[in-house]
Amino acid sequence: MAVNQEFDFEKDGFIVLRGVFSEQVLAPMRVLLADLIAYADHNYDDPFDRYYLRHRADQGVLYDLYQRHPEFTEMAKNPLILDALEVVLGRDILLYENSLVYKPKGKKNGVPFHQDFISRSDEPLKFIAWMAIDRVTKTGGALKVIPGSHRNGFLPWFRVKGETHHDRVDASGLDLSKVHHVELEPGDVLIFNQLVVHGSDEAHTESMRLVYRVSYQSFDEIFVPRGAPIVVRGGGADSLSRRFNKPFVPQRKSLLRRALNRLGRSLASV
Ligand SMILES: O=C(O)CCC(=O)C(=O)O
Ligand SMILES: [Fe+2]
Repeated sequence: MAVNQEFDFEKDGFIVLRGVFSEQVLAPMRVLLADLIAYADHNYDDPFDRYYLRHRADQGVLYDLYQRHPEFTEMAKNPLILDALEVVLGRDILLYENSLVYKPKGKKNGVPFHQDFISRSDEPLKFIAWMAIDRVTKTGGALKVIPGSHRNGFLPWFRVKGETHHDRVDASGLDLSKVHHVELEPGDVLIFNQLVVHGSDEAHTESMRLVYRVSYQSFDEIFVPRGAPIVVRGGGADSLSRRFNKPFVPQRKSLLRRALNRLGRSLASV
């Protein structure tokens, strides 16, 4: 299936893929997520809290869903998303971090301008896929991005103690007239370079703006913040040899020997 692509990684720092997920995938997802949010709201026991980050229902984030619930693995490995990522990350792709981000009602839920993972700026570049499970509107918590802001690299930033989204960029030098709210239909996917300056306005709509976000990086440095690294594309022997700069000789001889052995056995049995 071909999808419509809008915007440009190089010029804008992000793209939008329209219609990646169908209602067939999204409808059961909404039911599952409503339950997971209700469970997290009650602060019930979490059997994974030794391994993964605790959910933060107060902040509208449920962490590490790929590892906890099988329904998310299919979304994170969607071939249309990975095809788009291959253009910027190459053919070996690692899942770095994943979470549900939503707008809990009645809570302070605006997100100030920032660049993702800015406190780990020495790590390989990451791209974030933002998968809309609900409709995402300008007044309902759309991501507001500054197109082209990735081209300035990491900006000066500061931390606000006691605030939920504490890492912020100094937005004083930014042209805020360029701000674009990325509106999405359910099933659309926004993919952005972590360097794109972005945030979102406070929202208290009926839908809570359910978005599954997955961060990806290349295979160059295998480090993930929690749990174990997850390869979602590539990672074959040829990729390993390229990564470690070691020549790789496929074991053709043994393949031939195995084939001859098999032939010998079948000849012996006639
Ligand atoms: O939840 C939001 O509105 C903002 C989320 C965000 O900054 C992100 O997903 O990188
Ligand atoms: Fe962000």
